[in-house]
Amino acid sequence: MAQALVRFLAAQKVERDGREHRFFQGCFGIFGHGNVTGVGQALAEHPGRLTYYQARNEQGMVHAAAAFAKMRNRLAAFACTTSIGPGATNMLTGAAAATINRVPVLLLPGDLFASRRPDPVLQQLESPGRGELSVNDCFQPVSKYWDRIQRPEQLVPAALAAMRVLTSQAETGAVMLALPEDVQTEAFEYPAEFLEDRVWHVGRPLPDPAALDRAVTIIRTSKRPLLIAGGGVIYSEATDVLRRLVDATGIPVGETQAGKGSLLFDHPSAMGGIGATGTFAANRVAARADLVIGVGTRYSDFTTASKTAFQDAGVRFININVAEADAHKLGGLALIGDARATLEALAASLKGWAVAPEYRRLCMKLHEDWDKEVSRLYHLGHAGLPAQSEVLGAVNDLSGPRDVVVCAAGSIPGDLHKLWRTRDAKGYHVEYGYSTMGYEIAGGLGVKLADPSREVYVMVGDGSYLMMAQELVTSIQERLKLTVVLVDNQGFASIGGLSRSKGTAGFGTRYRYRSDGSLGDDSGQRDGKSLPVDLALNAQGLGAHVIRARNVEELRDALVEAKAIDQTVVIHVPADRYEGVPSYVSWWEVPVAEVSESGDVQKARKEHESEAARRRWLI
Ligand SMILES: Cc1ncc(C[n+]2csc(CCOP(=O)(O)OP(=O)(O)O)c2C)c(N)n1
Ligand SMILES: [Mg+2]
Repeated sequence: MAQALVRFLAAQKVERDGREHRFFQGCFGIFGHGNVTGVGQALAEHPGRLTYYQARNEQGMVHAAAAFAKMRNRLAAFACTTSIGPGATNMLTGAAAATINRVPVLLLPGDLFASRRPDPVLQQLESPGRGELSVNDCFQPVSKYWDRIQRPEQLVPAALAAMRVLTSQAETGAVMLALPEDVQTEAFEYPAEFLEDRVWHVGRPLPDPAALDRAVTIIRTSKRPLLIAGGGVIYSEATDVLRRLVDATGIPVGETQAGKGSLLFDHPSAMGGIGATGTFAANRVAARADLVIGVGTRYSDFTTASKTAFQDAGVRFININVAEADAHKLGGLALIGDARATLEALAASLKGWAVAPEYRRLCMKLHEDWDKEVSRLYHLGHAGLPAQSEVLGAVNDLSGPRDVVVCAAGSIPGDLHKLWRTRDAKGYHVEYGYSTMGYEIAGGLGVKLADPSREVYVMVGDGSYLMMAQELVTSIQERLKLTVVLVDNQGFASIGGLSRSKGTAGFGTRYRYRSDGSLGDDSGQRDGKSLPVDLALNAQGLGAHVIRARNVEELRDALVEAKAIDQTVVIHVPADRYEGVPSYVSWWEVPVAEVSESGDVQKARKEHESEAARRRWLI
């Protein structure tokens, strides 16, 4: 059965806009008794069929696979094979992240013997009341399609269903085919047509014409429209038509994390990031907008500033999305369709219409003011340890326009959302749907695999690094060069700042000895006994070329030096954990205790209530 599965995967193709190519570009894997003699044997017998990549951690390989698919605009993917038990469950976080971000990944864990003869097999979690349960059932809520192949012939409908979901622009995410280890090795006479080349056509569906007409009328009567570009703009390769529409109409654009890069940073209508980690340009426009056109966005709380971003009493929403559930959000007019095709249709119907010149001028002024703010933060001249914004500025300055910055969790994603000057639609890769600590290096590997012609800059905090740095080894083994900028601020600066702002003094967020009598307190003092941990040495031990930078000048030198090195480089740079980038006219709802003995918490609760009063239903 596993041999047929590998043959089937190798024969799947995808076509969009007349361009056809293989869907599966390879298979990541870590072997154990649950897959080594099944899928492992099948991969080994015909190594040319599906290239095998050895990974270090199953979570890491799912992140790498997801990053690969994201970089390829979801038109190509990887499979991931694991053993049963811990090898399988290690993929859970990666699966959830892929599904949240709507990127295709095929998960192929081993599963318990279908025969149940050796029960309990090594690593079997027994459920006395449920004979058919295994740990792989944990994946059901995080998978867009889930199946267990109990008999070899079940592979036929299951594999086809898996492909339909993986290639669906509306439904894609993690797909699991759990493979009982004995069934993997069983023989079956599969029909020849199952193994033949098969092309999955990815279309560009258009919304209902009546809905389009309604949208055009609403847009033409709007005074202060704003377009929010989400990941769907980039996946659908709609950035050119978006720019043409914006040039013609003057509608300003705010970008979500996944949509950053939809309109390049220097376009006069680019308001930059929107929402909780947005710019003052985007957030001021949002606050007064009478129409919001959301394109390929799922309107997360970061985008809507926890439903406080839009304050105009009569604000309306038009949502362009391939996924029906997203198109109907915020009580919007649903335009269910492909982003590029729908924007083209809108652009044609809006010919001759534009926003008032004063509105266009106002937005251009905001754009210019924001760019000055970025320059200010890039060149703070902060005394002592570098400020994180200066670190970002150096990486932005010294990376090429086509290079890719990769990040996921901590304080860096929010700062990147505000400050990164994106010069290419695929130049910004931040996983902020699940904001998974540990995604960064593994994700960088997937990006590099997807496009080796670009330099990949992984920006990772010390906390994320400590969660998962292992795929550095894979990058070295596969000669996939990454430039990792490891920003060391001695702990969880983002959560420390959040905690302080909510009256809990940064409890438990800084690395320090317990014996100094102030466990985990991080209320702003720069002293404190740090731990004898050397992450640069750690990276060196994993085989990376390491450069230590103590300040911004040394960081700039290191970035220049790194370009000439053809293997993975880790640049270790310390940063001031208290010198953050401000938030700009925005809010993110994080609950605060309603009762507390602490005056700081009581004060934070009052602030919370006054901000929460600005929340809107938007239904
Ligand atoms: C797997 C996981 N666990 C916990 C969190 C919650 N969390 C978000 S940011 C953060 C701290 C990140 O620390 P670091 O990477 O050093 O970045 P910094 O905040 O210092 O910028 C934590 C614990 C998360 N996002 N992911
Ligand atoms: Mg940190």
